[in-house]
Amino acid sequence: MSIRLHAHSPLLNEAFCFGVATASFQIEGGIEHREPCNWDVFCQQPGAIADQSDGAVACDHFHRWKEDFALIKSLGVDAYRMSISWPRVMDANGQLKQEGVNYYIEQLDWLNANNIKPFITLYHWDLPQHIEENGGWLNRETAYLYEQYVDAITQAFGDRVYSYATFNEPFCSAYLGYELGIHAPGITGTKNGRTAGHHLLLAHGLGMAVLRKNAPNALCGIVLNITPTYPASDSAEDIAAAKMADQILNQWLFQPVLAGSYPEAVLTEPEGAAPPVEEGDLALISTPIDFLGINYYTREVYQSAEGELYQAVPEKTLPLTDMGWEVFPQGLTDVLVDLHQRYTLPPLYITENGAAMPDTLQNGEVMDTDRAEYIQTHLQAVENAMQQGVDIRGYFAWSLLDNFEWAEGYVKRFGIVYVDYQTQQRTLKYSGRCYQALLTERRQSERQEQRA
Ligand code: IFM
Repeated sequence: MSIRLHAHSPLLNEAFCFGVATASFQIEGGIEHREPCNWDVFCQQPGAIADQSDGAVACDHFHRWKEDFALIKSLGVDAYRMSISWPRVMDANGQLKQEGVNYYIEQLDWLNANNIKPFITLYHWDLPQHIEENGGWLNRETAYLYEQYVDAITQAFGDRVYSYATFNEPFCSAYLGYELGIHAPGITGTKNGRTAGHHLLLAHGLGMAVLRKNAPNALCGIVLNITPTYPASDSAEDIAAAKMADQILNQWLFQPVLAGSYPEAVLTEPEGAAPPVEEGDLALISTPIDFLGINYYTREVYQSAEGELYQAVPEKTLPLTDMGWEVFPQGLTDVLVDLHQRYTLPPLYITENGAAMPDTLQNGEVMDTDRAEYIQTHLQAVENAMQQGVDIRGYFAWSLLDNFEWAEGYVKRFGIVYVDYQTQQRTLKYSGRCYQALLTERRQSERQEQRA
C-alpha cells in the first residue's frame, strides 16, 4: 500500500495545497501559560472523558513545537492548519496576553520563513472558562466577545497569516456541547443546541467583518463538518428520514452561511427550539467568504421510525475505523458534488480528513497501512469530485500528531505521527511516510516540468 495519484491528477498541480492539521487544546498542553477553558473544566466531570484524561500535557506541543514544526517541514507540505487558543492570548479582562501572542507569532514567523502557509483557525472549541460561566454560546454576548478577540489577535498577527477560518465545526460545539452534552460544556436540549449554533454563526459573521478590515490579504472563511446522510432503503419513508437528518444535522449550519436562511425543519422541529434569530443576523452570517473548509470522515445511514424524525441505523458496513466510523470515500465525492449543486460555493478546501486506527508501535515502526489506504481512497474521492466540476483547492490530513481526541481522550489515534505519551517521542507512521513520499514525488515532477 502506498499513497499514489496518477500522473495527470489535478491534485498534483502545484496550485493544489497539501497540508496537515491540528488544534490547540488537542496538542498544546502548557496550561500554566494560559487561562482555564471550558474543556479543562469538562474533563474534570466524572465519566466525561473515556480514559479520564485531560489536556494538561497532551502532546506537550507548547514546549516541543520546534521539533514538531521540523517534522511538518520534513513532510514537504505546502500548509499547516492550526488553531489559536483564545484563553492563551486573552485574559479575563479582554486584554491580550503578550506571552501567548508571542508564542504564536514565533510559530507564524517560522512557518513563513519555511514557505509553509499558515492556515489559522480562530476557534477550535476551547472557550475561556469565564465566558462559559457567563452562559458560553447560549449567551448572545459571547459572539461580541469573540468579535473583540478576533479584532485584537488579528491586529497583533498583522500580515503573517495566509488563511483564517473563523470557526472549526460549529456543529460540534453546538450539537455535541449544548444539545447532546457529550462535549464541553456538557449541556443538553435541542433549544440549547440551536441557540448555541446561532450565536456561533453570528460570531462567524461578526468575525468575518473584522477579518476584512484587519487581514485584507488573507483568505478568510469557515470550516464546517459534514456527514452525508443515506437512506437505509428505497422506501419513501427512509428517503424522507435521510433528508430530514440532512436538514437538521448538516444544512442547519451550511444553509445560513451559504444562502442566508435556516432549513424549514430547523425552525419548526421540534416546536419551540428555533434559533433566536434577530434582525440582520442572517445577512451577517451569509456574508461572502473566500473559502469553505470541509471536514469529512464518514457517512451515516438513516431509516424512518415511529414517532421520530429519523433514526440512525446502528449496524455499519465494514470496514470501520477505530472510532467505529464506516470507511466510505464515495460519501466524500457525493457530498462535495451535492453541495456544489445545491449552493453557489466559494472554493473549497478539505480541511480535515483522516482516520483513527488501532496503531501499535513495534520495533520502532507503526505499519498503519489501513490509514494510508484511507488517505489514498479519499484523495481519489476528492479528485472524482473535481472532475465533476467542484472547485477544490487543498487537502489537509487530520492529524499531524496523535492527540487528545476530546471525549475519547488519548485512546483514539488519528495522527500520521505516533506519539508515545510517556516519553513524548514522535514516530512518523507508515501513512506519514507515504504522505511524505507523495509530496516529494510531486515536488520532483514539478521541478522536472520547470526544467523541460
Ligand atoms: O479530532 C477532531 C477534530 O478536533 C475536529 N474534527 C474531527 C476530529 C476527529 O474526531
